Amino acid sequence: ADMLDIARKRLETEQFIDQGLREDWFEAHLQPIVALSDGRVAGFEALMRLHHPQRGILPPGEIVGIAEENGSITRIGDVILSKSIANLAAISAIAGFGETYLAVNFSPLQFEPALPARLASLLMENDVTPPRIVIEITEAVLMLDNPAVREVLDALSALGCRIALDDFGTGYSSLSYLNRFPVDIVKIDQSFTRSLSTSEKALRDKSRMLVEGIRTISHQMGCTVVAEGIETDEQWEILRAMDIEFGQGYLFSRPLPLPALVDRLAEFV
Ligand code: G
Ligand code: G
Ligand code: MN
Ligand code: NA
Repeated sequence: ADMLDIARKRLETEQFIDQGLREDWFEAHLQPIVALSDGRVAGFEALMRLHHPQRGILPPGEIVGIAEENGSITRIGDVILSKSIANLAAISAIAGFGETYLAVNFSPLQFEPALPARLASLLMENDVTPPRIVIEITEAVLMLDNPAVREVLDALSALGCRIALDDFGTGYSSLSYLNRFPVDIVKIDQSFTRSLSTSEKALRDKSRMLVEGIRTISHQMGCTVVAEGIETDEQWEILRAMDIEFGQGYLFSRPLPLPALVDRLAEFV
């Protein structure tokens, strides 16, 4: 595509974001996170989707990228936060799912001073306790090394929410962040999960050593571990044998809108 096409596409996406905020097109889809020991659902990750009434679901990675660049991610993030908490409250009413948790992705711009109070009031309105909320951040948040961001993180942690470090192992200095921030959960990036079961033996062996290393360090730091991108029974089995506590991926379920998720959950109990 030439530069004009790219610019046109981008403008269109920005218009869809604006219109989506005005006309309520944003949805919080949820993907189950399961205990690898027995496949029971422990929680859900909220993944934002922009549902265009004619075109269907627009590619989420592109939306997030553009929303981070033009600042609309703060408004989108608030919509996703309130909708995903309402979804968790609805799921909590189903027998066996009353204790499940919700993990929400946050971009650096979303760590505004008002966030902890906003979250506290959403939790109260929906009768959800703070430990059932996991704040998913990537190194992009921590790399800022911004005292204001740090204050918000500490306030969320003091409120009782848990902090997960997403895409672990793919960034610049993941290990030092475990030391310097109040991290409770480490999420092993899906690229590691994929290479655990590759047919290429050398890569497979090295990936297993890396994942075992990440697990050991995480556990020693008092964190629980979630493996992402589990697509096959073989990957599940390998990760379970490594004592990784939790996992998510298409093997268990894709991210789903609430009605489809409720149907899917019937197969888990
Ligand atoms: O959901 P996948 O379906 O394609 O998501 C693409 C990327 O967008 C992932 O890196 C994911 O972490 C990020 N993402 C998904 N939902 C949200 C959200 O609600 N807020 C932010 N900040 N990022 C999100
Ligand atoms: O960056 P983050 O880890 O938040 O992004 C999660 C992304 O991974 C989302 O885009 C989600 O839709 C996607 N995802 C979830 N499970 C799987 C899986 O099993 N395989 C693949 N390829 N992607 C997955
Ligand atoms: Mn995530
Ligand atoms: Na991730």
